Formats: sequence, structure tokens, C-alpha cells
Amino acid sequence: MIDQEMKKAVLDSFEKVYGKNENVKAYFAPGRVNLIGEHTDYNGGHVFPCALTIGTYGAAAKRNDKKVRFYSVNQEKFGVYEANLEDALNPSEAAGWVNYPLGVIWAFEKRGMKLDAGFDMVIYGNIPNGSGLSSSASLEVLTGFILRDLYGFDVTNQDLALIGQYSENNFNGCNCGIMDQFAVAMGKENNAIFLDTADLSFEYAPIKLDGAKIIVANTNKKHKLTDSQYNARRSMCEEALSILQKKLDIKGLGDLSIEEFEANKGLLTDPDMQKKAKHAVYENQRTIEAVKVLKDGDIARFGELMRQSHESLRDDYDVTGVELDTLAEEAWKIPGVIGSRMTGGGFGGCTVSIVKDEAIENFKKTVGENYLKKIGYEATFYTVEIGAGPEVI
Ligand code: GAF
Repeated sequence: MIDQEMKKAVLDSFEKVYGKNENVKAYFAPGRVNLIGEHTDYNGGHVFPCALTIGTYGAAAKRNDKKVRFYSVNQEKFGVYEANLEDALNPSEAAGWVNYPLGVIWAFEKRGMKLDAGFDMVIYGNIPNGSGLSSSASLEVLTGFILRDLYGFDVTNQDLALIGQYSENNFNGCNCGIMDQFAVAMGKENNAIFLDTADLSFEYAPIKLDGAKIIVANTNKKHKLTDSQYNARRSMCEEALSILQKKLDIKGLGDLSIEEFEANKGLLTDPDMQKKAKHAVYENQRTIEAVKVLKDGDIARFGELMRQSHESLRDDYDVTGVELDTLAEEAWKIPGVIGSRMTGGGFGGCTVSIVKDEAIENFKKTVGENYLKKIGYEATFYTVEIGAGPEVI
């Protein structure tokens, strides 16, 4: 579902900033919301995200020289950022948001796909900034998709996800897993993606919420500690894995059943590390069960698993914070809320809730009022729809 106004705005902006160009094309890549399976993707576990109909719009055209130029309608004040493909590409503070597209060009070149000429690009997104709905993965996949289209590179959508993750890990310094880029690149309308991050096998699962909708609530928390905290959680899980591997033949914490974990958790003598590993193992099993109960039509159990997921992220994994906890805990009190939990990396960002149609108004009003009372500023609510992957529009 392409927003024609966004498309027009990004094309108009391209013309205003770079001048008329008959070769310009418009593109779209979605954001994503994860329904369940949090902080499991870098532990070889399962995730269950879906692409959204909101995302990042792009307009781009090739140039005859080696310049690459970038402009964001969302960050007009930042102006046009220019780099030259003849120079080495490096991340820098001055490049701001442009570090994401630059990182993708760099990652293509690392794979032997050199750009024979530069290009001009404008982006315009309608994913709330820093909300944990993967605005950066959306921009990475959009850039990769544009490069494939402009230069004819032979890469699949799954490759675009891997290239995006590689650039984020090695150019932008966030050790993220594959979930976000995969959900963005492989999205399918009205379907969530049940992905096993151990081997990237996946299946689409239709989401038919008769009489209910997916509501995303943004904490609007200003300061997020994301990258450093995120990388610290990942390192701790990796350390737990290497300790367990001395006794067990496993490749990731996602290989462990709950029984195996309980029988061996004593090997993790640091109580904090044991809690982090526990979350990774239990959350993976919850995700597998969640997809099964969804197929069986047991949406109530799906909602219960969403709640358990949040509680585990709050109590064991410690990535929620008072803002996300308030949104989720207030949601659980509302009749007609099937499930609610934080989504994405945490420390701020959004919750995802499944709410019956007749309860949506009361949900937004009551949760919104109680959030404002406790936190001191407002949350924002969005009814979201599940969209497809990247496309030329
Ligand atoms: C962020 C990361 F980018 C994902 O890879 C994933 O780990 C998620 O946090 C937590 O589930 O969105």
C-alpha cells in the first residue's frame, strides 16, 4: 500500500534538490514490527516479525561521474551530503544518517560489486524516528535495492538483508542480528515471517486477526542507550554460550530446550549471565509455541506468550525500562487486549499490542492517560498493517 503523497513528495524533492532528471525512479522499503522472539536472533533462535506498510521512500538516479549525493526530506536542515566513490568510504559523525547508505555501498564493494558511477538519492520516511520499528534496516535495504536496480547487481532479497546487516555490524558498529533486515527485505503482505536464524530457513504465517488489530505504541523516550547496551547483551550471551559449549554440543543458545538449559544452567555461575541466557532459551521456545498456537487459532495463548515475553525482557534480560513497562503493564489491564509487549531492541522505542476492535479506543485513551500521568509526556499510538518487501513504485 504505497502512500502516493509520500511518493510525490520524494520525487518533487529530488527535482528541487538536484534538478529535473528523466531517469529518476521511486522506491519503497518497509519498516518492521516483531510480534515475538526478541533478542533471539543473534543466539541462533527463532523470530516472528512482519514488514509494515510504513517505511522509507526513495528517489534515485545514476550520475555520469563518481559523486554520490544524499538528501533526506525528514532532515532538511542537514542538507545535501556528498561523497566521492574514488575516495575510501569511512563512517563519520559528519555523515549522520548517511552512514547507513554509505555502509551499504561499502558492503557491496566488499563483495566485489563496485559501482561504475555515482548516483543522487533522496529519502523520505514515515517510520517514527528511533521508535524501534527498524528505520535503519529499512534504509539499508532500500539502498541495497536501489543499487541492485541502478547497477544490475545479481543479488537476491535475502542477500540484501545480509548485506544490510553486514554494513550495520562492520560500518555502523551495531552488532545487530539478522531479524530486522530480513523482515524488511522478505516481507509479505498480511504475513509474519517465522525465521530460524540458525540457518535462515523460514516460512510465512498468515496473520488473520478477525476483529482485532495490531497497535504500536511509541514511548517517545528521547534518550536511548541502544548500541552500547545492545552490544553488551550480545557479548554476555556469547560468553554464556562458550561456557556451555565446554560441555554441550551446541552452536547457539537457541539449540537448547528448556529441560537442557535447566539441567546445565549451574555451569553459568554468574547469576546475571544465567538470567540473560535463560531469556534467550525461553524466548526461543515461546516463539516456536506462539507460531504453533497461532496456526491452531488460539490467539488467547498467543497473547499470553506475548506477556511472558515482555516479563522476561523486563526481569531477566533487563532491556525494558519504566516507559516500556508502563505501556505494557497498563495495556494488560484493559479488557479486549489480547497481548502486549515491547518490540525491537528495547530501552525505549515501542510496544506492540493485539487489541480487539471494540477495545481500541479505550485502550488508547486509558493507556495514554496513565502513561502521561506516570512518565510526564505522551505516548503515540498507531494502528499498523502488514505490508510487503521493497519495490519500485
Ligand atoms: C534490534 C536488532 F537490530 C535485531 O537484530 C534484534 O536483535 C532486536 O533488536 C531484538 O530482538 O532490533
